[in-house]
Amino acid sequence: MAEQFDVVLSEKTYTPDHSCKQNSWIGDYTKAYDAFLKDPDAFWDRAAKELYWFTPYKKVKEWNYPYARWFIGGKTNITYNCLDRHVMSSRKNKVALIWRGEDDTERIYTYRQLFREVLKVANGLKKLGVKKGDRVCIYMPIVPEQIISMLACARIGAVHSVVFGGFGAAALNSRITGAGAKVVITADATFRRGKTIPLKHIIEEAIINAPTVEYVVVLRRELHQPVEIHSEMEIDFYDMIKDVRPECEPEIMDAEDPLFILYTSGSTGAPKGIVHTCGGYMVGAHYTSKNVLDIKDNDVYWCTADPGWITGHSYVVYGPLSLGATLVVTESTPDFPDPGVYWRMIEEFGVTIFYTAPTAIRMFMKLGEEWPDKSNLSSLRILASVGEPLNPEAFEWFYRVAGKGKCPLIDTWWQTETGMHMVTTTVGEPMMPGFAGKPIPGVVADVVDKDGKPVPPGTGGFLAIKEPWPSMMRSVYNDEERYLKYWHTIPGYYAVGDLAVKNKNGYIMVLGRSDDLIVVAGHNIGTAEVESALVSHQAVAESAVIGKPDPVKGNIIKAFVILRQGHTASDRLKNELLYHVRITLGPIAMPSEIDFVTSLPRTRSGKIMRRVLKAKEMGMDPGDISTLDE
Ligand code: 6R9
Repeated sequence: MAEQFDVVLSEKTYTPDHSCKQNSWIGDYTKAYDAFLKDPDAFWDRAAKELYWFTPYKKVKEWNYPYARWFIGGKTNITYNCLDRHVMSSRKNKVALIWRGEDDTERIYTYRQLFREVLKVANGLKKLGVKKGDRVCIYMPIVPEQIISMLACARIGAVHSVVFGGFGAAALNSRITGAGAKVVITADATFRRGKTIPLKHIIEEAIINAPTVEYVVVLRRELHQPVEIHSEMEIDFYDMIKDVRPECEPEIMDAEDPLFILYTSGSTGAPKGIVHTCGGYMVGAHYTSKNVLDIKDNDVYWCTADPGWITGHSYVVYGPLSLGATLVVTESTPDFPDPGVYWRMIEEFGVTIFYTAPTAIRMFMKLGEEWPDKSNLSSLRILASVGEPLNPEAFEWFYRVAGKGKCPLIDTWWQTETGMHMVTTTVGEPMMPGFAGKPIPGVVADVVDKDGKPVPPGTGGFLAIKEPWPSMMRSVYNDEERYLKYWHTIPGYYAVGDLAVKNKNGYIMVLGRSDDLIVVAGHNIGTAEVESALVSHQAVAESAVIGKPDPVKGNIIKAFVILRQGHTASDRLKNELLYHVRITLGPIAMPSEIDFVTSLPRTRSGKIMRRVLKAKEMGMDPGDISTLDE
């Protein structure tokens, strides 16, 4: 990867109205950042003190490069901060969660109701023998029970590992066995674009070779034709909580006890189980929900992410609930039954903060302004984006059409591994389309070369983080080596794997991955996972997968395939391979293009040079190919 390249940067700036900054939690960015720099530990101490601890911590952090511990000796439970605190206050009957199904069904939970449900499910899991430290896999569509299950695990100290409902059986199996889950919570079906998509058979297949699984809890939504429950191992979700009481003391968790594992695609090998803790993660999610998203008590907050991704963990579930916010959550897609559905929801619910992804914004753009223009969007006060670079065109459109030029638009850069926002333009600061912004107060980040030397403005380099932060991952589950790799790639830094460039004001523009991850519609897909799915088909000898820029999805997946002897290229076979990837990894990992080839570019040591394929595909110079084997 060439790490020195110059980028021509636009200086276009939007300056929000004065009142935005005045009324925001964060206030003046520079002041807040200086306060952090002056005394980082005191800064995080103040943030942590906004949350409740059963036993106060003795020390803010211990940093033994590259291992950090935060809030040493502190005891807490994140559900106490997300639920009990509110139920004991005037927020008791405040709406916590408004859920909207695709067919317009609504379910609304006040904090008190959500609390009761969580405690019941917590007791249900206890009945199944789940204890502190046990892993529970949650593989569900976006329904209230998905969020309730996460909180129920946290209540009893079980470590949840949520797997996005769009993954197929093989992807699910590797995540279940990777985490050694004792219980899997799932549902019979998800409803999407007017169709019922069955899920239970995927679980059945996924647990065949998963010896740690003792129970499968099945939420049955298809009441007309309920799926059969195989009572040897399965139990109906609501049967599990039929006779339990809504009382369950929170498990006393050490700040450094694990809260969850979340699998994210790696550039090589199997997906990585990123481990987050009870204390530091809680503080990071809470601090940023407040100071970056600026959530206030009277906001109606809607983050469109699936709770099965990190954005859902931090900014659907834990952060906003820790603030006692009212959340909007929906299972529906933005273009069904028509492209006006999300805009109507904003008007109907009076959404004030709308947090979504560039891929959705670009889709909205393509569908046309007439759809948002049909709804009254005047309740909106803040827009936000996450998942991949928000290109200037998409910024302009979202800012103008949804925000009417009045709402700060915050492009938040962060990762599963960071647990919380890291780089953004905080509310009220001047916004520069294309630039995420600056490191938030609490974070030290820069654009550096491979030796860790900051590069001058306008020159591309690696985005890297210097100091520890509370919600940093503590480990990669059962894979020490891969944890160390993050810290040993660029001396002195946590290497995030993204290329970036800074302008003279210190604003950072994230350009994309520097490794073999492909960000498709905001979701990380590892080339390795797709390649191994393709190779597991009997007709495929070898494959290489690249990301190819796409105006809507950011990237699409393109696969190059070498066939085994005796197999001939055909459209039929192409479809079979696509189907095979769909079944093993799920629809999100399906290539949009497959080319049959007879050879692949390789280094002399045999590594496939994906960047050569990519350059060729895009009509670009492949750069240094001295290691290419002829
Ligand atoms: C939160 C999340 C992380 C990767 C990250 C980067 C890309 C996320 C971005 C962004 C540019 C932004 N990414 N937000 N790139 N601008 N605002 O997405 O976590 O799924 O782990 O992905 O996504 O490449 O390294 P995760």
